[in-house]
Amino acid sequence: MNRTGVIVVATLLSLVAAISSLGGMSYLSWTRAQAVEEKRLQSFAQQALQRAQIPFHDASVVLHRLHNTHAAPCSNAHILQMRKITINTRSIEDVGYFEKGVLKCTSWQKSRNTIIQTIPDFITADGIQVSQSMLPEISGKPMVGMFYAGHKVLIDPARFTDIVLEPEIQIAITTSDGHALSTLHQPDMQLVGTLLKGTQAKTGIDSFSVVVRDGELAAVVLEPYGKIRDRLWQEQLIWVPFGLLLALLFIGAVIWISRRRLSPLGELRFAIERREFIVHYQPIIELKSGMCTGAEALVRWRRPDGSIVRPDLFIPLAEESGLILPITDQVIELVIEDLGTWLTQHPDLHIAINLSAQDIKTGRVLDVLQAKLENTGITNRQIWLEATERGFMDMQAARATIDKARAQGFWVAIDDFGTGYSSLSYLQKLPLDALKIDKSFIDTIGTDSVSSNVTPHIIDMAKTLQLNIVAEGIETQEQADYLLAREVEYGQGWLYSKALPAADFMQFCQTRAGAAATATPG
Ligand code: G
Ligand code: G
Ligand code: MN
Repeated sequence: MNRTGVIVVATLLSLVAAISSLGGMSYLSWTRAQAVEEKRLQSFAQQALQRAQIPFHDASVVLHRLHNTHAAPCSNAHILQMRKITINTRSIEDVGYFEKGVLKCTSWQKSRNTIIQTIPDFITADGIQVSQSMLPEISGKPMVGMFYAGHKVLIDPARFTDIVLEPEIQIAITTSDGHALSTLHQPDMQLVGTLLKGTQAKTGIDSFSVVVRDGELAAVVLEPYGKIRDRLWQEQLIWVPFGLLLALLFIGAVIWISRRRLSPLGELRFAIERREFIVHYQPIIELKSGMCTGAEALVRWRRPDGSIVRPDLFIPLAEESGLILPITDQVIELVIEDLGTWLTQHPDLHIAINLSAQDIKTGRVLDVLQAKLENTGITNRQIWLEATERGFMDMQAARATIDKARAQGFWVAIDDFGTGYSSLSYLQKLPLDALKIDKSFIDTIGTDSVSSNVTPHIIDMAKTLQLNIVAEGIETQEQADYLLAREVEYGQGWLYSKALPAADFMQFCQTRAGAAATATPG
């Protein structure tokens, strides 16, 4: 992902985080408010049902007791019994006795007028006929009538809803199959009916509702949404700041991560994770024959947008941060991937790999190399290791690493020779195989600068120490001729080739071998 990509994704993520945190918290507070309200209404409903069971139960007991009475119908004893019941049973207002559908007597007296029994609205499971709303002669107040085997009791419907409720909350007590017995605060009975039928129709358009059933009875409690909305706001006051905080946290995290990601170090770390490195190969030429003897592996960072970053731009940062170690590992892997087969087919050719100061200091790279070369068919002497002076600061560690490398069969070369402060002293103290003369000295060949006098001395010194010499940055034939005359073994530079992709490099070597063979007979 490139920079713009990261910024776009980070912005989107922030937006999503903000919206989902706020939305989530809003939703949470809404569902919480609903849950709290539902519980509250449920407790009202349960309370109401408990109270409603009392008159219902009383009526049933009384009616059965009266059915089993031995007093003669409408005798004084019978009327007295009915009167006692009326007085002693709180929920029963009056008791009457019917014969052939006509009222004969009540708990007060024998009936004088002809009162016809009302047709019941429904019959309960144990056979009691219930009239939901009848107007008895004496009081004129609507009553619930319950009739069984000749006797009828009258119950004030208020007894079924004998609880105290906030005025906004409406309740209906019905039989389980939907016949209303009593209501409080005028609920919409059509809505109550729907709610009782479909258990799913929990929520009306503008009312919050709860249905509770208990045996023969059911309670429906309604509350207008306007009321619960207040509670919702209260909940949101608590939760939305949390959502805001969460959103800020998320956004902060996204910014933190993307800043890390967008920092040069973050980008490099990602590049390693995504293996964005490739290796180009600059041919190394045997000056005497003009033949290709191998190459120096030079790492490049190929960005996702296809651009190539040169190592001078990221190697210093990688060395500073320790990220150079995994980069070295990837370079080793890439060399094996690119040229493994080719190197096994050409056992006399080599590849030079640049090691960082940390690679030299830790020596870890040698184990990595050994493990990765295992079973590839590449021999260790085909691998040259280049190290600059910076790797030799810790002399003891450098010595140990170089000794070990050479014991394993790798070649070790000192790179950029002549550019540091103590090149000479290192040369004396370290067991090296080769010396790479820095380009700056090659540049002076054929000029009359001061350092042009130094170049031959470097060459002589290397010869004295029996080191192989690689001349870097050869750009002209004149330079090549000069070096050849002084028996410098190897050369590298634009005169021959720039660093090439693996396939081009192999092609180069192939042609070079043919050309060299014909160009230098004998
Ligand atoms: O050819 P180029 O400009 O890419 O080389 C620049 C410098 O980067 C080289 O002189 C070399 O020191 C360094 N370099 C190139 N490849 C590697 C590598 O794989 N590891 C290390 N440590 N340095 C490298
Ligand atoms: O690891 P080292 O510092 O030796 O890497 C060699 C560096 O020199 C690389 O950056 C490479 O591109 C560069 N280079 C190699 N040959 C030539 C050359 O002939 N001329 C110039 N100007 N640069 C070269
Ligand atoms: Mn090098």
